[in-house]
Parts: sequence; C-alpha cells; structure tokens
Amino acid sequence: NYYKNRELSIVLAPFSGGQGKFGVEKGPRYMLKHGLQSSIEELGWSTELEPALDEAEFVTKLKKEKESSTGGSSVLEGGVKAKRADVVGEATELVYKSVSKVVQAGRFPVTLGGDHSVAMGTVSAVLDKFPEAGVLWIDAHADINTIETTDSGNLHGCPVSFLMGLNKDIPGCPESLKWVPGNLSPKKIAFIGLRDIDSGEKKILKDLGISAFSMYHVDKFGINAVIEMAMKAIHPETNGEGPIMCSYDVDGVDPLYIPATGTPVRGGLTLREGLFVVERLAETGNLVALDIVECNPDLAIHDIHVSNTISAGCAIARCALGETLL
Ligand code: EXY
Ligand code: MN
Ligand code: MN
Ligand code: MN
Repeated sequence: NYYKNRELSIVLAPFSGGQGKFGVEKGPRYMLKHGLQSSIEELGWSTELEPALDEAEFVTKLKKEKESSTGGSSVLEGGVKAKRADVVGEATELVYKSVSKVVQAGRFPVTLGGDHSVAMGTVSAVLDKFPEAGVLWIDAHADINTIETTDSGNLHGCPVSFLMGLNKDIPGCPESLKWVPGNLSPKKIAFIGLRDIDSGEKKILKDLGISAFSMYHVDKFGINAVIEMAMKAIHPETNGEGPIMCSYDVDGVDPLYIPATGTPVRGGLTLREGLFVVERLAETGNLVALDIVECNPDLAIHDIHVSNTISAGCAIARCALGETLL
C-alpha cells in the first residue's frame, strides 16, 4: 500500500478544450455536489480539494477562441492537426502542477475531468513520483492518435501519444504541449474496454506492441482475467505487482449506464464490469492515482441520464478507494 496515511486530494480539472463540446467542464462540480468528498471521507480518507484550474476562466478562453477568426483552427504548420493546442497546453500543464504537488506530498490524487486531455498532466505527474508505475487506461477509445493520424484534431483523442513522446519529432508540434515529458513506455500501459479505434491508432498499437484488451477480450476471457492480464502486462517482472495508475474514461462503460458523455459507443462494459475493474485495483493495494473523465451533464436528454452518469462516476471513485471490499 502506497498511501498508509490515507490522505487524498480531489484534483479538480474542469476543462473541455480537448474536444468540441462544452459541459464536460461541469463534471467536477456535479460530482462534488453528489457528495463525493464526504463519501470518500467515510471510507477513512482525509481529503482536500485541489483546484487545478478555474472553470469559468477556461470557458471564457475557449468561447473567445471559438468566436475568433481561426475558430480554434486545427491545421497547423506541416499539415498536422491539433485543435485549441494553446489552451490545452496551458490547462494540462496546470493539471500537471496540481497533481505533482499532491503526489509529492504523499497524497493520493483523484483527478476529476474534464475531458481526457487532462491525463497528459496527471500521468506525467504520477510518473515523476512513481517512475515504475504502469497505467491502466479504461476507455472505448485508445486516445493514441498523433497530430498526424488524428482526423478530428481533438486532443482528447491524443493524450497517450503525447505521454509517449510520439509527437516530439513531428514538424509543427505545438510549443504549448512541449512541456509534456513524454516518457511513458509503451510497455507500461494497458487498455481495457476498447471498441472504437481509428486505423492510424491500430497501427500504432501494433507497431509499438501495446497491450490492448478490447470488448472482444472482455467477452472471451471475462473481466477478471482481462484485469489480471493487463496488470501482468504492465508489471511483467513481478507478476503484476507494482504501482498502478488508472485513467478512467467513463465512456468505457456502456452508454446504457453512463449516457452523458461526449463520444458514447455502444457495446461497452456493464456497470458491474466497470466497477469491478476498480474494485480489483483497490484489492491489490497497488493503485497510486485515479482519473475520472468525460462526464458531460449537458449531453443528457433526461434528468435521469445526469444522475445515472454522475452517480456512476462517483461509484468508480468509491470502489477504487475500497468501498466494496470487506
Ligand atoms: N478517435 C477519435 C478521435 O481521435 O477524434 C475519438 C476520440 C474520442 C476520445 C475520447 C476521450 O476518449
Ligand atoms: Mn473515450
Ligand atoms: Mn472513431
Ligand atoms: Mn478517453
């Protein structure tokens, strides 16, 4: 167990610039309103809030960018694409600084997004503190497009390529994102829940030999076996033991259960499978950091979709922190 003192910080990362839909910046506020902090305290953690960036300030910045002549233009020098790269660079670096402060103080960071671009900050900060950490990326998507392979130009589809330093040598790589150390080894990440991967991403996953468990593997082997395989993949020398960070995109879970998210894909994890992943991680005692991203209350068509999404997001955090262990 890496946090014997059971001290934890909820890092607030209310940022939406990694994709085009406003509302995802409201995730942290809604999850706190749902009582997340007190429910974590009830599990025996002392908690603090760590606001990484100001929600309103970044909404204003992004709205200005939308109205500007470039409209958050995506095509950069060399023909590469990266929408709103300046704002994404600024926000993710702020997240990096907040999570760094938290982990260096020996506190467990639970980061609430925001879109998944914020993981450029969280994972980088966690790797500074735990260089041997492996990352479990729970997602319908692989988020590993480079600024060359991305069709959309949305940077929430690219954080893993930045974490691995895959954009560094591409001409036109935005200055604003050069702060990302890019030292995540392809051997130190495993994906679970994939079902919407672009062809360029597939090639990167293959070429770099990255462990990726799609919904096919979940159906074939069952979620428990998939988690075991994923943990062994990121910690091969120690039979799966070692620090683990979980970056949890709620769209990994089927939209039946978590509908209010920006890029829903049907055929995902059941709510139980999605919670089991983090319950199992809690049981190992090896979890060192957690992100919960891509809850967008504005995309719900019914109030029940908001509460389903937010309560599931909060349940992911509680289960990861041991709520359901006896
Ligand atoms: N692969 C698509 C893209 O790059 O635009 C979709 C990415 C969605 C990413 C969401 C956060 O997981
Ligand atoms: Mn996703
Ligand atoms: Mn796609
Ligand atoms: Mn994602």
